[in-house]
Amino acid sequence: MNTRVLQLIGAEVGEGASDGGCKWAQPALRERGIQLALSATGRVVTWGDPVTAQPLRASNRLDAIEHFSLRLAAAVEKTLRDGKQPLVLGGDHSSAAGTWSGVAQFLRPVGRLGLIWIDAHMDAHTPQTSDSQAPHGMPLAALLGHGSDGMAALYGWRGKLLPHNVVVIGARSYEPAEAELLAALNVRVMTMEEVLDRSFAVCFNEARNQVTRDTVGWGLTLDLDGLDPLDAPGTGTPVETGIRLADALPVLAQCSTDPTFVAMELAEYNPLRDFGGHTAEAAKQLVCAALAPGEPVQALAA
Ligand SMILES: [Mn+2]
Repeated sequence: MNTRVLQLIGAEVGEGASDGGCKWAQPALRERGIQLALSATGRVVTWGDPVTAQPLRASNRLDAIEHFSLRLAAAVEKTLRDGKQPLVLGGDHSSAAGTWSGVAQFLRPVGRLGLIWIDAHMDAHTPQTSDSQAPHGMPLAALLGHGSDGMAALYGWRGKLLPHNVVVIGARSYEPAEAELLAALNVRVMTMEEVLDRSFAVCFNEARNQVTRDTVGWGLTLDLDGLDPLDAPGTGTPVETGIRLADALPVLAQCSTDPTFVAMELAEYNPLRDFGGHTAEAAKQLVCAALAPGEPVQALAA
């Protein structure tokens, strides 16, 4: 049973995307009771200080994300050093550069980080290949060591993720340069077509086997747009035909009972597009499934 304190860290960033609505995800999820939902699973849940991108202090969008990444990485690393398990609540997905750099830095003295990346996109652009120049399309490339120093070389080293220690699940909207980079690096990408063909459960299990094989800890970064917009319409960049919520929930239950599952990140929730709060409900169910302590809550003796 997982008895670590779960620390929620708001990553208040929308500057990485063209539509900045994801910046307000954390306060919206807070208002919709994400802490209560997680506590009800039996976890002890605390809030860390939110980390907020400060565009007015930056010369451009990438600069803002770089400064933000550094502060988010430090907050995540400190949470781990304090013996707590971080759940980072994005924010657009540019948060991943900071989140997983902090985790990789924490693990570095003992070994490598593994990561499952659920997403409709590949997030594998660099400033050289991106037409939009939106940093939320760059974090996976950055963690693999490709991109600007500020996103890819936090703590002074590149390659927070080795290519064989990461698996992308659910990709269905990407550009040739991203697919070429991941293919050149030999990163395993399970496209949505493969997920539909082989089932999410089979794909996730295979991905988990791969990211735990050569690593000392692993995590999950969950871009809500990896899900089908029927279940999660309120995301930064929805793409049709994704992973169904009902298929994901039972599979994610295997995460937190694994003592090597170090951290989780939820990204791209856009409360401004979440009419009726359906996507917030899906987000709550997903984090509860992945982070529940592993045994039913014991009823208190009268
Ligand atoms: Mn993404």
